[in-house]
Amino acid sequence: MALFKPEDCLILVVDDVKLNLQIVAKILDNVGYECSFASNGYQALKRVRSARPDLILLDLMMPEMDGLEVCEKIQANPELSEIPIIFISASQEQEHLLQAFQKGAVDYVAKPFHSAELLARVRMHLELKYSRQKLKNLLQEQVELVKQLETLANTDPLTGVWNRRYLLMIAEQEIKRSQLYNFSFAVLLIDIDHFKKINDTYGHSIGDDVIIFMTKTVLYHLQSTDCFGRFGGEEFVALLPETDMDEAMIVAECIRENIKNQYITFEEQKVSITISIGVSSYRTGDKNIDSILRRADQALYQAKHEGRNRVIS
Ligand code: GH3
Ligand code: MG
Ligand code: MG
Ligand code: MG
Repeated sequence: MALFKPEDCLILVVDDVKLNLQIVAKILDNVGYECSFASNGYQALKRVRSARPDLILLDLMMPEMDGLEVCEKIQANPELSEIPIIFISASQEQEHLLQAFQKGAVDYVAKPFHSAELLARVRMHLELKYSRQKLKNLLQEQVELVKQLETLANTDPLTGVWNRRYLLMIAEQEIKRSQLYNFSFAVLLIDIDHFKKINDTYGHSIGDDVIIFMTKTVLYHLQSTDCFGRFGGEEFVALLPETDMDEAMIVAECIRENIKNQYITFEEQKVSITISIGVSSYRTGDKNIDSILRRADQALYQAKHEGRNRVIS
């Protein structure tokens, strides 16, 4: 399939001699290209900015601002520098040809030229431009896809919060920060009380709704720098960087209280839950997240043992 149709391509022709413009216009028009014209450098720059042509045929020798200067100015603008510029010049000087390429031209056609040669060069550079564009789009799509896959690999499908894999990765990073800079760092291990009963009484689907409601409530109490995710089943973890034990206890208590005071409605019944939270924080000597999580787990176990609906550190 062709990369482009001539009628979709706008070519800007720049020349100070009207007859030259007419000759080139006729050649391009025969093939179906759209054309725009400029008879001096200033006009050319104005057209390039407003019409964003697909390609520019640029006369080298023009009074006031010559083609080389026009080319340089276009190349200096990152939004325009992708537009291919072909010089058309009667100059036989090797120096001019070299300068044209140095300024960023993609090609150089010497006057007088055969129309077939001009068209072949125009076509080739448009094909190159469009294939570059296609490649760029493909790469962009790949980048988007990788981002989506990354998100999928790191999030819990039911709640949209981070999953265990991601939580553990962030936790390890936080530990390293604490070890390096002696920052405080706290962990909340949150578990819904008697959740099995919710499932048994209202069904698994309401159980799912309860889990979603719980995650939303917890997220409401956390800061954007905290990391919250599902550790497994109805057990969740919040990582609180630069937070000490006292601060973490206050956050945990707020969450527990708030969950207790809310409910979701199912068939006109109010379904409410309580949660238990085990809190631990970084201690000098903690080598990795395991020991911190173990202390949070022990605290959670104690909270359950002492009757649930409580925060223990
Ligand atoms: P405890 O207060 O000691 O934590 O009691 P519990 O009933 O909450 O604890 P237990 O670990 O015995 O039960 C957890 C239940 O959570 C069992 C499991 O079926 C349910 N569960 C785990 N994941 C999901 C889920 O994604 N959706 C639903 N609806 N239930 C889940
Ligand atoms: Mg001229
Ligand atoms: Mg539970
Ligand atoms: Mg559990």
